[in-house]
Amino acid sequence: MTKPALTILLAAPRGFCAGVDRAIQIVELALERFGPPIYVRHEIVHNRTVVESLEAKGAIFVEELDEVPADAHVVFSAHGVPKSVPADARQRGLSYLDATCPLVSKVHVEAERLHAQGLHLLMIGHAGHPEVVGTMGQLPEGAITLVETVEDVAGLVVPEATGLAFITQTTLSVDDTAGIVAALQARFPSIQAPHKEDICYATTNRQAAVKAIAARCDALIVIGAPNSSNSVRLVEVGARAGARTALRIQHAGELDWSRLDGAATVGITAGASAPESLVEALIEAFRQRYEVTVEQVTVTEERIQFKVPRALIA
Ligand code: 10E
Ligand code: SF4
Repeated sequence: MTKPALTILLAAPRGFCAGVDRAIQIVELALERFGPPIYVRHEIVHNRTVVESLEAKGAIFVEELDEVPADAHVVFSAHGVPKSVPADARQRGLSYLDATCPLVSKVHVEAERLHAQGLHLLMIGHAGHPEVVGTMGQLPEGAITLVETVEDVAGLVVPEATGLAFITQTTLSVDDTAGIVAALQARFPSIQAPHKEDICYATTNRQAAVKAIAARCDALIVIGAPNSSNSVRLVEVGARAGARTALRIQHAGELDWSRLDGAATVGITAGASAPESLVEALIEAFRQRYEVTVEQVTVTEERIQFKVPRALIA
C-alpha cells in the first residue's frame, strides 16, 4: 500500500538554548570531575529524557536541599533559586554549583539594582514556576508583586509614594507580555521597564519560528514537557498564529495519530529543554506512516553559547 504524502515544516530555531546546554554540561562535568553521585536540586531542565540520561550517569534529582547528604555536591537547576538556597547550602557545608542560566541571573541582578533604587517591583510571570520563585526570592518578602494577566493589572495594590519598575520571567509569550506591559504603563505611566528585554533570545526566536509556519500547518506539534513553560507557550503561540491543531507531546510515543487525520502539512518544533533526538525520532515515526518531505523554515541563526564555571574545566 502506498503511503500518503505529508510535508513536515520544521521550525528553526527549535530545541536546546544556550542556557539549557550549559546547565546539562555543568552536571556532566561535575560527574566527571567529582564522580557520582552528583545531586541536582529540581530537574536541571524540564525534560524527562534529559533527566533520565543524567540519572543513568549518576545524577540524583531532589526537590529540596534537605534531601542532599552532608558531604555531597549539589547543582542548582537552570531556572535559578531564591537567595535562601545557596545560603542554606553554605550553612550546611555543601559544595554547590549554580547552573542558573546567565540570562535568568541577569534578571536577578536587575531586580536587585531596581530594589536598591527604592523602587517597588512588579514581576510578570506564572505563580509557582521555579524561575519566578527564584527571581522573587532575590529580594525580601513583599518587595516584588506578581502579575500574571492583563486582568490582574486593574486590581494591583502597590505601595503608595514608591516608584515602580517591572521585570519578567524569561520564557513568557512575547505578545501576551506586551499586552500586560501596555496595561501596566496605562495604569502607572512612570513605571520603569528593564534596561534590556527580560524575555530571552531563545524564547523570542522559537516563538517567531512557530509564527512563521503556523498558518500553513494542519497540525503543529511541540515537543516539550507539561511543566516546561516555554514549550507550553509555543503551543499557544502556534494556535493563535493559525495552526488548525496545536498540541504538545513529550516524545513520539505520546502522539495521538487520530488528531492528524486528513493532515497534509504538519509543523514540528521543540521547546528549549527538548533534545533534538526527540525531534528526529518523531520524524522517523512520521516516515513509517507517510511519504515525508521535510522543509526547514529558519527565521534566524543562533550562535550564542555560555561558558561553564571555571571550577569544572580540568
Ligand atoms: O519551564 P521553563 O520553560 O522555564 O524551563 P525549561 O527547563 O523547559 O526550559 C529552559 C528554560 C529555563 C531554564 C528558564 N529560563
Ligand atoms: Fe536561558 Fe532563555 Fe534558555 Fe531560559 S530559555 S535557559 S533564559 S536561554
